[in-house]
Amino acid sequence: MMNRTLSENLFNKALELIPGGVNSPVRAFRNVGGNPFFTKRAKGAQLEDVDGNHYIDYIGTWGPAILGHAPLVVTEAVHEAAKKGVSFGTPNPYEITLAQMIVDWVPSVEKVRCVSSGTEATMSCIRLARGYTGRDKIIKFNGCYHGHVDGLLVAAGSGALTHGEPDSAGIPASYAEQTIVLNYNDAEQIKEFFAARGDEVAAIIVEPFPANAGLIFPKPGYLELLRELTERHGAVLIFDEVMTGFRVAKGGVQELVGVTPDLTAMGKVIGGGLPVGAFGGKKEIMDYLAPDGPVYQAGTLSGNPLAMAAGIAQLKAMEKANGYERLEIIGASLEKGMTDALTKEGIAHTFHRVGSMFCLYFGDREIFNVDDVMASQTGQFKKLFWNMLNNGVYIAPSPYETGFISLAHSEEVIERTVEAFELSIKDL
Ligand code: KE4
Repeated sequence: MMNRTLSENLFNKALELIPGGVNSPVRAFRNVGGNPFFTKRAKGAQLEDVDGNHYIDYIGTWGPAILGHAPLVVTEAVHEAAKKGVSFGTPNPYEITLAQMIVDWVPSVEKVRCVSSGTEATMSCIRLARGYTGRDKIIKFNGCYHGHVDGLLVAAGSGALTHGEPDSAGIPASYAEQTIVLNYNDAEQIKEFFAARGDEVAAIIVEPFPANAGLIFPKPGYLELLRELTERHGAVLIFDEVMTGFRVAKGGVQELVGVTPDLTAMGKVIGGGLPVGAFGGKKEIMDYLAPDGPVYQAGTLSGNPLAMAAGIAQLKAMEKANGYERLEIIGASLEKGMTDALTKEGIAHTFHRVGSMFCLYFGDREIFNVDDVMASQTGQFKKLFWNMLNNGVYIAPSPYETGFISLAHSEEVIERTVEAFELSIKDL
């Protein structure tokens, strides 16, 4: 059993100073019980905690660490940028370089603005869509998470076609009423909604591959339907690719499936681990943004030179390394190892993977939406989490999160992971 005494001591201190002891709730291990460890350093596929325990990391700081932790190309780029100053509050050349890469890589993006988080990116997309269409209603899908934006922290209401209800305190009902929550992958439901109220809809915002309820894939034709309905009714289609952008392909899900939204929210990988979000899309819509247009949006540290330098270095390294093809090979190897082990143990499972993103569901239910995910939940995940952690592998501390693989996950790392997994599922 690993000793995590120093982490426990730090967590007790953190609880006195920081709500829940964490700066972001998912880090508190509430879905798996127990207390989180504190990381002292990270390199490649490994984390080292303050007690000197080492873990193979399958979270990658929730997506950004696609090259692995502290890749030299990124740390050197940040170091070089920092020597010239850490923030200017004026335009800087890095902003143009990253903007050009995003425009070149992402099919929907003709113009892009950088911000400092994924939440800012989705929040800005929503405001921009409302300003551009002059409409108020936003459609989101049950189980999709778009950051802590007031109007998007809304769960599905009791009915199918209903006004949303806040799933956080502090959100006025008047905000939630502007958000319609539908069921992902339910084509009939959204067709009915648009037939009845399509001209009220400012935008649909969707994680094209929902990755905040595990990892869910669209039924054939579903994303194409969202594209067709929004086009027909003059609504904006927003893909929230904060997680999938630059992760599942250079151009994200929209490149993989050939469906081009009007706006895309981005983040994580494009910051190389530093705080970067971005949103972009059609020039015609983006030009509604201040200072040219009537939709205000701003940020002191937007386009920060260190963060831009980190993102540029990371994207260039992915391109140079043929990173997406390599991640597919690594991902397939991990999937085979895990699913072979589960089959050998006779444990019913569903394994969803796209490139270097994956999620293991227990049970044999097909997963098409968050209801399927909830129905597949068994006590097995919690036990798996702690078994894996004590066998030196850190998987997401929640069955509703996606796993991430990096280019630093070598064959040897994958082999060690599969060995740990085989041990960890013995007593599930
Ligand atoms: P941030 O504001 O946390 O940078 O991004 C919000 C966001 C927006 N859209 C999608 C699809 C996202 O997945 C996220 C944030 N993802 C979570 C992980 N599921 C971040 C981890 C956390 O909340 O600490």
